Amino acid sequence: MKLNRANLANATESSVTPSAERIVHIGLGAFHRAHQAWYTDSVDSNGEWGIVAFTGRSPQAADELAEQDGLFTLVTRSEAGDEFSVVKSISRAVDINDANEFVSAIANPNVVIVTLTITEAGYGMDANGHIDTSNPPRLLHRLAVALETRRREHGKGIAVVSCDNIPNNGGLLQTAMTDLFGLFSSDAMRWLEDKVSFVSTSVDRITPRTTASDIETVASETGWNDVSPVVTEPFTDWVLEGEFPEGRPDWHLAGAKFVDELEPFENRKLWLLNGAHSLLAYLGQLRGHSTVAQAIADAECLDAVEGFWAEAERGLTAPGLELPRYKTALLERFSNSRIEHQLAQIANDGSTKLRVRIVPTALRELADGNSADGCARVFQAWAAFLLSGTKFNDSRAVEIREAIRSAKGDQAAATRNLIALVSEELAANDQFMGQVLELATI
Ligand code: CS2
Repeated sequence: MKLNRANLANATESSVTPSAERIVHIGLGAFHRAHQAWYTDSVDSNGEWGIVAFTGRSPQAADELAEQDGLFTLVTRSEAGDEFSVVKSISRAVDINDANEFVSAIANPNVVIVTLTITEAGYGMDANGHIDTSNPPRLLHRLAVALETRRREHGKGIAVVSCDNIPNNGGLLQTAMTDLFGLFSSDAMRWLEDKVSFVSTSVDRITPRTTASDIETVASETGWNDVSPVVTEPFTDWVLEGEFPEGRPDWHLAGAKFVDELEPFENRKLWLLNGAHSLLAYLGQLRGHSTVAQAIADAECLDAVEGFWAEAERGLTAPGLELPRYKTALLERFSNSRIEHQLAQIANDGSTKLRVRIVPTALRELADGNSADGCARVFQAWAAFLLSGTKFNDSRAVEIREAIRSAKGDQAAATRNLIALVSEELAANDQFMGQVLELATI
């Protein structure tokens, strides 16, 4: 049977009317649905916190979900098997190119939270964390315009919650919005400061892209024809720092943690999980693997991950991080062979991802007089991957191609040019570059 609210109500003999719209999400993708939508669904039995979810790029996800009245099946996949549940928290799915809908959703006084998953590249930050206001990233510009409309219409407060894998993501968003609001008026600036709360978060749930066979599995196991299910792992984590001036769902009842200092948790996740992911994405593909589970089963990849972790860990000194347990759990998660997490998907936007996942460890290790060999391995694998001619996706693809072209076939020069796109400081460090180039010859 086709999954929609009328059919679900019939099948379960209960009412499944859409929840009141109080949250706007930007970046409707599988991760949002397995994470924030799931947290909200888990704790909102009274239907008080409906999400209006806007797509970030293509309208396809909105079209598919709109057909199903926002409903979708979440498949929680472990080595032991699959569990299926229907998530109901998305009240409406809309294409963000529908500008009127977007502005009116953000300006709706009942809406008090905006969450974002627009990817690292969606922030378009320069090395100082500022956005180019003369050419601002598309989605951030839209958000600023919509928030300004909210201010003019009634000015009620709102919490803006970044859920992207960037350190201090709330602070970055605040800087970006402040830069853009500076172009509006001083009243607008004051409102932003007084009434808009920027919440930083660390988010975690491994969620691969849905495949045709996942759609078939849902149909055969549940009887629902769902064109847009999401497959995810059992593990999930959400750590938040910041205020919700107009309230929020009881996300803590589903395990979300509200902390005063997010940084140690976000670094642990960004460096150990995401850093290892990026390493596996490049080294793994170069060694002929296509999924994380395949790559981590390869002793050479595992060795490289452990080498990088040893360096990253020296920067994770806060109490309570329980690194041995965290790493053991990570290796188990990576090894979940029923989650087919494609390395090619993780490899996207490496020029932005390596900046937050690897560079901080590399610079700290070098400053401490250590070799930073483990980090060098990641950069060598990334450069070798790009130089191998494999198809890649990167928001800075033009610069990457130019870095390679201008080296005129000199691999060492190309490698240095590529690394300079991520960190000029690392590219200018002869010791570091020496290690990268030496690894290239092995
Ligand atoms: C991955 C992340 O695609 C990537 O770059 O490293 O999406 C990762 O799966 C999530 O952050 C896990 O929480």
